[in-house]
Amino acid sequence: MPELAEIAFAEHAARLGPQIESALDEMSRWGDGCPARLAEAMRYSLLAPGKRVRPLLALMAAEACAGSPEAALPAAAAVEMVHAYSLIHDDLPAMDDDDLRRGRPTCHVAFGEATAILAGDGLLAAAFELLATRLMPPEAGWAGCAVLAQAAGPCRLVGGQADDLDPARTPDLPTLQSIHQRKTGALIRVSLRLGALSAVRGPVSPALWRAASRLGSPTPISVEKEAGDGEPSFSAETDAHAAGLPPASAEADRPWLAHLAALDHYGARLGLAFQIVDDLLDVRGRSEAAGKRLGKDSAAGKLTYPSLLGTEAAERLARQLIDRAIEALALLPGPTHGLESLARYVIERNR
Ligand code: GRG
Repeated sequence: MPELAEIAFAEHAARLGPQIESALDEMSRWGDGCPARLAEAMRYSLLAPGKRVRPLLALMAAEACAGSPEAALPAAAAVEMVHAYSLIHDDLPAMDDDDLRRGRPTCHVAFGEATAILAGDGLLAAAFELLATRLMPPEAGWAGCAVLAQAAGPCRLVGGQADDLDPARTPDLPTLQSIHQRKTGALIRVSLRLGALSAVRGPVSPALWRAASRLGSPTPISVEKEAGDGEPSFSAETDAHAAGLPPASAEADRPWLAHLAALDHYGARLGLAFQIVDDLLDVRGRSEAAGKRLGKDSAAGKLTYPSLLGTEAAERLARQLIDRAIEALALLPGPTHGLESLARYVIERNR
């Protein structure tokens, strides 16, 4: 029987999912100059049935900041394009060498390696064009480009992937956390930031836009503190600093800085919990449900949370992170039940 969290999340996914699917379809119709086979490969991977966690986060963050999900659609599509690119490249023989993704043959299996590499490159570039031309207000577009570039760049997604592939990395918890905060966490945090940017209205200063265009390094999450004595772990000041946001200069900026910091606190914890659950699914899940090969991480002796902490402690930590993430949502001005249901679903998911 489905868990309550799964039902609540399914309702939000059914409400927002069709808008996401039609935006992805509409925003991936490349015209003159794009070879048909390349366009087919890009759309094959982008439109494949993924969970759409990142686009949903963008839309739900816009709602939580009292904005509209419609305004966040270019952000949602852009972040899914970056995600799809990263999956195409991650599946290549030179990286994870996977033949199954989202229940289908991987892009390089279906289209050949060269086309798959180019499809990833094309999706990455297209994401920035979308933000620059369609995310409004224009300041949100440029802040969005800057922050997505950081999330996808050498200090986050690409750097996390490079360290994960490095056989000489230290096999301990801080290393694992740092890899996943960059490889998985940064795209989750930036999805929320982009959704929030689409909701910014009113007299905010250029300094706020500059601040919002920086995605800081989240402070390492202390396992002991997250599991602590029930004290809320969110602090607007510490989290704003960790998110790369300076102390508010203008009075009107203050609420926005607090909202961005609260979303970042939520996103950093959600990202880590998402990864822990991904590791647990690799050990326990069923490949048909996941739509990808499972058991590969343990077979390859990969550094994972269950291998370092044990499966029970890893599961406990993921639950604590989700509880802490949800606490921070209380500070947001709009409806947050979407973000809450998504966080609870992350724990219950089986794919
Ligand atoms: C190649 C630059 C580069 C980066 C690759 C995304 C990534 C980094 C690796 C994928 C390997 C992996 C299993 C990462 C852990 C978490 C994760 C990102 C899972 C895939 O995301 P889901 O579960 O997938 O949201 P769907 O298909 O539902 O969108």
